[in-house]
Amino acid sequence: MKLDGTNPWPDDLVRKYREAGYWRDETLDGLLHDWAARSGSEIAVVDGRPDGPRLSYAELDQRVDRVARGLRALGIAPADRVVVHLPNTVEFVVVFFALMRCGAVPVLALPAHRHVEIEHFVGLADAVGYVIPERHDGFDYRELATGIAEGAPSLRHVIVASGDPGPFVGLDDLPSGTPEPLPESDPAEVAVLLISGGTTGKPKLIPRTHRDYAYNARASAEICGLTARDVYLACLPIAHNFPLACPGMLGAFGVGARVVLAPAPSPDVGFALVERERVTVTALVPPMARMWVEVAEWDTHDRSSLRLLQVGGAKLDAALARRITPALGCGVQQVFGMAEGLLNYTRLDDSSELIESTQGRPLCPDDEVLVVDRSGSPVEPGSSGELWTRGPYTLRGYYRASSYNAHAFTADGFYCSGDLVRQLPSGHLVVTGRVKDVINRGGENVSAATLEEHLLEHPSLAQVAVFGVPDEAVGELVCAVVTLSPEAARAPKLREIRAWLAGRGLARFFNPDRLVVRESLPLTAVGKIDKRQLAGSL
Ligand code: OOB
Repeated sequence: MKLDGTNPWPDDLVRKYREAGYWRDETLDGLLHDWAARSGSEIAVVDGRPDGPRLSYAELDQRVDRVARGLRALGIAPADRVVVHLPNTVEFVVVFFALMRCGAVPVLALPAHRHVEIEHFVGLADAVGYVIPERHDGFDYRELATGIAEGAPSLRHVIVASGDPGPFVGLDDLPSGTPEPLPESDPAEVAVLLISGGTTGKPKLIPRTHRDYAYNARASAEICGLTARDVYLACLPIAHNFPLACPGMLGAFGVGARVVLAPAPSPDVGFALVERERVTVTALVPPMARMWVEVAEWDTHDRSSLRLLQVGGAKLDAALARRITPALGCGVQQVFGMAEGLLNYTRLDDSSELIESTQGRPLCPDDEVLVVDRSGSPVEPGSSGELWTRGPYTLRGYYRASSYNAHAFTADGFYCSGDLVRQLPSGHLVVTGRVKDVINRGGENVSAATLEEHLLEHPSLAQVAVFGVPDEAVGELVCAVVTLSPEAARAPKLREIRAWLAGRGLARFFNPDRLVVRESLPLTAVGKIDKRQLAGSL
């Protein structure tokens, strides 16, 4: 059953990716059957809530089957879209695979999303179902669902996966399923719709096919050296690509490893689970990595099992990167990825110089990467430009977005990422900013990322966000919002910062016009610094 509004790869590339062995005839829910046959009695997933369940591969597979039959009996049909809005709990894992097993397509919302985002996803996808917990983190999702259901004509089912279903249907109360066989999915079909992390406009939906996403997870697991002895801790919201498939949950399942789902992203919850479950690998965004490093200085949990911390989602500054191994006693891997596809990893055996100062190199030998100037011509090797990419796990178009796709992709199918990078001779990429993250101050172009990088070297500053604020005289003013490092005796003054920047030889037009000191910076649904919200709050 083909999903409308998606863009397939052209035939020559389909042939190429199949022949190279990246794409196999596999579906994600079919793989779960294989994993259960291989590691049936091994623990697949541990729900990190107090007294949370632990399911073996066989138990997970059986539960997925039962729920898939129930969903089918409820009327969920192949190619139906269902918005899944669940935190890091076993119910997420069960619902994710069960929807695929009845041919439906999960749309993976993040727990922090609220009415505006969910309404947008349900409307854009014409979702027939919406799956929620009763409550999480003090928030009542049934209330949200009531509001969503009122304004969404396509929505037929609200399913409450955990807790009291109230007026809706509970996951355990689905009609008993029919014994008839469940539909078989096609490996080339869309398995899941991911949410774009883009910072401009409304989030878009990213179609990921069974075979491209299976490759994404398998190849990532290989790069990280994952084996059945590993224990992967999902601290980031599991609906996000990073902990889901880079290598995350799917990569861990693929090698028979164990997945532990952290109920909250904080270091105290994380460290307690590392000790209890003997966690070996986890993934964080930089603001969380900073907290883990700081808390590790006095925390007494046994973290000796941890061998690798992946950090990605936003630029990890080199100074913080250098603190990770001494503080946490594990290796570091930088990951520059996007839900759209392309993943870059530093390799486990890269030099510490590359690991600390680059965002990694592409996962696949057939990831095509171009670094281009504004006219779309390749820049001189080593210069900064926009990253364009194409490959066996990078989308060819956003879901139902034909007019947007017309400028987000080139005629020959490269995705124009909007990220600015430079590429080293080794192939490693250094992220230098975002195309749109350039402040126009009276005709001078100020790169927010460049100024942020300098400011982060200031001993009194811990976190920095630079952006433009509208100004009648010069168009945009350069505004820096900062938090102070624990060592800072007092907040630096704007003129001191300016003098310090001048001392580093930075051009005068980089001088911030405003300096705002905050206790903390607002974060996006996945935990990155949210500049848009910051700019709106000034
Ligand atoms: C990950 O995915 P998204 O879709 O939430 O965000 C993608 C965007 C990238 O286009 C880039 O602008 C930024 O986030 N980004 C980074 C970065 N990793 C992502 N910017 C600088 N340095 C990095 N290391 O964020 C994501 C998906 C899979 C794995 C890891 C992260």
